[in-house]
Amino acid sequence: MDFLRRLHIEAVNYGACTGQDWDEECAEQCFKSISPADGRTIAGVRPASMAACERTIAAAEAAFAEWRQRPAPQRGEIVRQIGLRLRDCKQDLGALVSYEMGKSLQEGLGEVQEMIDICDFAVGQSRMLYGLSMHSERSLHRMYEQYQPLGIVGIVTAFNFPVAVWAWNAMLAAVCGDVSIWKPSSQVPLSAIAVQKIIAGVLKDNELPEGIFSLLIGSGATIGETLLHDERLPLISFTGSVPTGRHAAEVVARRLGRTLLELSGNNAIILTEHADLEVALPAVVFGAVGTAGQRCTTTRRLIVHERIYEKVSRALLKAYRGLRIGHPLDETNHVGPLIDTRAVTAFQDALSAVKEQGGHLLFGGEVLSGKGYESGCYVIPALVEAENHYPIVQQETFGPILYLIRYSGEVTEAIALQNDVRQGLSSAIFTDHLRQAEKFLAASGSDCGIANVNIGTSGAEIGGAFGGEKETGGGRESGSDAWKVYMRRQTVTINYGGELPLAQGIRFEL
Ligand code: UN1
Repeated sequence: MDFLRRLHIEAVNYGACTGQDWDEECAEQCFKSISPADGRTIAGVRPASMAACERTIAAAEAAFAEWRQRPAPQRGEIVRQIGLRLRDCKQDLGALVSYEMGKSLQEGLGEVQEMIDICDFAVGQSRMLYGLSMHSERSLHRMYEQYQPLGIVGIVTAFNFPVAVWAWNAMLAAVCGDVSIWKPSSQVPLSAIAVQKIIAGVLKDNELPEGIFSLLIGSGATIGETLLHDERLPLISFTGSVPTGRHAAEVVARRLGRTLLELSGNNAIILTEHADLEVALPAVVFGAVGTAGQRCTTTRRLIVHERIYEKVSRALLKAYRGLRIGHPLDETNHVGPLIDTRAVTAFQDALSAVKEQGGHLLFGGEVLSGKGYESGCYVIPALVEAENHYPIVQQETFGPILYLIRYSGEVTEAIALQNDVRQGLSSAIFTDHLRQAEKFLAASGSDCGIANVNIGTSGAEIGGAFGGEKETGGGRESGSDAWKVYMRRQTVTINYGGELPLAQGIRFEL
């Protein structure tokens, strides 16, 4: 694999890195990065020891003292250079993400593009860390607010987006004057190591201190737990499952730290009787089978008006029959593998459960074997007729299962079904009927963080704030004013007169 060589990925790497230097005193025990594409071990990775973890946090703290003093647009300049370096490495890094995680090459490249886009966004943001100015109620007083750097941001990311979600957080945090410590998923450590190596060059060229961007790799929960408990980290940005996110929120809240949570989705597309199916069907199929159904924004439920239900299910069957499943680096394939065989078991278990609960499997669900499928991680995406209230439909199963749900009345009935789950990340409606679209977007409409009209649930642009409500955790990352969570807000009042008038007109005379 040429891209591994070009990214300087060796057989064994070290689990901790502050800035440029790899810590060689990491724990001896190696764990493996295994590609679900072919089942091959790509490299062994040593998890960071507790001592390495402590050194990393201390180095980050030292780096913060310096980095926060640098003017924000100059911090933006470093992020600009990172964006340029990522452009040079896009092909190789995209290929590694695809090979290590199993998403298609196009999606691997798309993920690196998402990193580049957020770099550009963050560069602009570095000149726009605006606070408001207010009119004081007291004469000869001035009042305004300013945003100051927060400190060390712990970034815990999931396997499904090995590099992009880190970039959303780290690039904004960097222009805000924060430093970050990244704990990637232990299933995709090499993608993180490659990114760290790319950044190391930029830090070195600019003679910047170690610890502005740090990486800690662990194979169990130890590193993550340490970061959650450590008071030197005022903000933990966590992407992952609801149970782990809930735990992270509890631990950090106990020390009154901040969390930014990006947890499960159970996203639905509504197809009303006025949907343009030419536009809708590719969006449904991409949303359901893209990344083999392992995005937070994957389309898991399709809520279809009964008048078009038969037509839609026939068209979907035809599309699913034509899906090519295979090696993610082969660009003729549509669907790659699941991340590991445990995910395959979860996929099969969900299908057994939905059948038991009254669902009807229309298509797919098999695990593929034989030539090209040696890893045991390839499955045929499933189409299932189901009802929204089935316990399994209420859950997020991280795999390519699309539940087809019928509705018969007004669009409000479809909206009620779509909202009737515990998660609230992404939602979509396909309709050419203005009133239906507006009902979907009204206060009584979709309760999700993302609401799309004539666009599927996945593939959000970085310019908007990304995140969701309810059990999705309420965090917002990436665009809009998501940068504010990485800063501390300070209200400033200045008295430039010679008297001391008190607020609220209170008189106090000595
Ligand atoms: C995720 O699945 O964790 O909207 C993030 C999308 C991507 C990001 C998904 N831009 O599908």
